[in-house]
Amino acid sequence: MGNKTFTIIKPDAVRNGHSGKIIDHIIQGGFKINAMKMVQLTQDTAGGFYDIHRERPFFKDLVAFMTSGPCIPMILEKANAVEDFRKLIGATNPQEAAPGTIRNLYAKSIDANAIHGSDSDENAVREGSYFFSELEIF
Ligand code: IDP
Ligand code: MG
Repeated sequence: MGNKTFTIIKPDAVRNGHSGKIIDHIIQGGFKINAMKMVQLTQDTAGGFYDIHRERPFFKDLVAFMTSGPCIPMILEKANAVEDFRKLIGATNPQEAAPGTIRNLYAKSIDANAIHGSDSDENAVREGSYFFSELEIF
């Protein structure tokens, strides 16, 4: 089991003023922030990040949403990071997210669902290095 995961506070949460509360929720959940920045994704960077979903019917909307404003990618550290972070954020559809999870508290819909969390150790590494160089990781 790995001790790193990768997250993005998505544009809806940044726009709605929830990023501070979400960062605090993550820290209170026992995660250490190893890297963080605010970025505006482009069609290419958002499309590349979600390349595995390219053939899905919602891909075009997903890219439009992820480029709709700045977002905050972060690399996080904790024992059992990937699994524990998926628990902290809750189900993809906020209507199904457990009470007290980040998506339950701050997300409105399945597309604008406030936050990303890597689904495997392998993807956590791939996604982290998609956004951060070695010099930006503490
Ligand atoms: P995850 O973010 O919980 O891992 P994925 O299935 O990997 O969920 O989907 C990636 C992102 O694509 C979701 O977080 C959500 O923003 C969007 N998405 C997933 N399924 C749908 C859908 O059915 N309609 C619209 N957007 C979706
Ligand atoms: Mg996913």
